[in-house]
Parts: sequence; C-alpha cells; structure tokens
Amino acid sequence: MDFLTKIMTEKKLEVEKMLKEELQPLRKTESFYNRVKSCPQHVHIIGEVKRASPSKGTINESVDILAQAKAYQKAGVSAISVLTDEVFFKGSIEDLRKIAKEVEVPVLCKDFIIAEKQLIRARNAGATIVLLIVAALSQEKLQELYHQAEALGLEILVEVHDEKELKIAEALGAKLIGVNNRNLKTFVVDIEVSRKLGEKQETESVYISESGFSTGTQVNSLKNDYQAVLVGEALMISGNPEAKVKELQV
Ligand code: IGP
Repeated sequence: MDFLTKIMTEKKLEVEKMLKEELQPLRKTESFYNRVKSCPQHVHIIGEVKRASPSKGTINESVDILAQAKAYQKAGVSAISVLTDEVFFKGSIEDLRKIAKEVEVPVLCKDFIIAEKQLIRARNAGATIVLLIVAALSQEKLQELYHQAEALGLEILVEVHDEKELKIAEALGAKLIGVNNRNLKTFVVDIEVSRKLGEKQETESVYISESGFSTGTQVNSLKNDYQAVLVGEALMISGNPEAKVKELQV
C-alpha cells in the first residue's frame, strides 16, 4: 500500500467518528489571494507549523507552536499553515484554534479533507483556507468539496503533483493552486516538479510551490512561475524561525 492510501484509510475511520459541528462565524482576515495579487513583486511565504511527518518522523516536538507561528507573522509571512492531522503529523485542530486566535494573517488548515464536516470544523477553529488534494479525491468528490468550501466562504488551496492534476485544478477554477514537490505516494521531494509544471500553467491563479525549501536561492529560482512558497520543516528545525523566514524572502 502506498503512503497516501495508508493515510486516507486512517482518515476515513477518523472522519466517520467525527461529529458535525454547528457552524460558527468565519474568522475575519484578509483574503490570501488578494494579498498575493496586490503585492506581485515578491514571492510570498506560507509558514507551516509541523511537529512530525510520516516521511521524516519527529521534526520538532518540543517547539512552542504559538511562539513559532507568531515568529512567522513577525517575519512577514502572508499565511500560516497548521497541520491538524493527529496520527501522522502529531498536530490537532486545537493547535489551529490556538494559533488562529492570536495571529492576524490567513490560516490554512492542512489536513486530508474528505468530508464537509471537516470544512466546518476547520472554519470554526479559525481557518480561512483549506487544502484539497487532487490525488486523494475522486474528481466528483473534489468538485463537491470545492463548492461546499466556497459556500462556506473559505479559500481553497488545490494541491497537485503532475500535469494531469494541474489541469484538473485549473478546470475547477481554483484560485490557489499548490504544486507539491513531494510525491505523497512515495515521499520523494524534488523541486524540479514545480519547475516542470511552471511551463504548463494556463490560468491567472496564484501558484504556490510546496515542500523542500530551505534556501532563498531555491525560492528565487521559481519566482517567474510561482507567487508563493509553502515551507515547513526548514522553519521548524531552524531554531530561529523569524530569521529563517527572512532568509527565504526574495
Ligand atoms: C511543507 P516541507 O518540506 O517544507 O516541510 O513541506 C508542506 O509543503 C508539506 O507539509 C505538505 C503537506 C501536504 C503535508 C504539502 N502538502 C499535504 C500534508 C499534506
């Protein structure tokens, strides 16, 4: 069984047990899309809070995640991504709630979303952006969740890894398209994935390159095709997240 299938099998069990929450007001913050579009001259950074991952095991379990998120904001990130998966990433929806309450920037709920009740839970915790992974969903389900998330007033980051998935995201009208440099089936990371798909982009969406960044040079090398990058591990292990974010700003 590949890693993504394993994660999705576990996620289904988790979501079956999840209660549907009553809808709370949407947290007020600016739109990530507008923020990027209104400031096109530099590559925006989404800083991610991630204690562990199935590919790396423990990344940093002792870090104060709230202090970490605040350091990202202070350094000027345009959004903060919070891993909320418990089993594989040692995160939680409470992590997201805690951070969203204390920061001003948009917050992305990083999880494997397969049902509307997860969208509601994310929104209630303060997320204004949710992730939908093309490789993890049927096209029908992807469309259904996309429209449900839209109706909830959320921004949707549609994640792809190859040209076929990119075309699906573009056809869906996704305003935020993330190219994951990490193959979720094998966990192999290669920034060339973003470079190759850069040539295939056909819309005015905000394109975000995700995973594997640790230097400003890497970020700079993609600046013609990507308006933002999503960075987790390098910030989590840096010891000085504020300085590390600044190092990646181009
Ligand atoms: C961050 P990195 O290599 O900087 O830690 O990667 C982010 O891209 C990665 O955590 C990620 C992810 C995902 C995690 C991208 N897509 C989907 C879980 C699910």
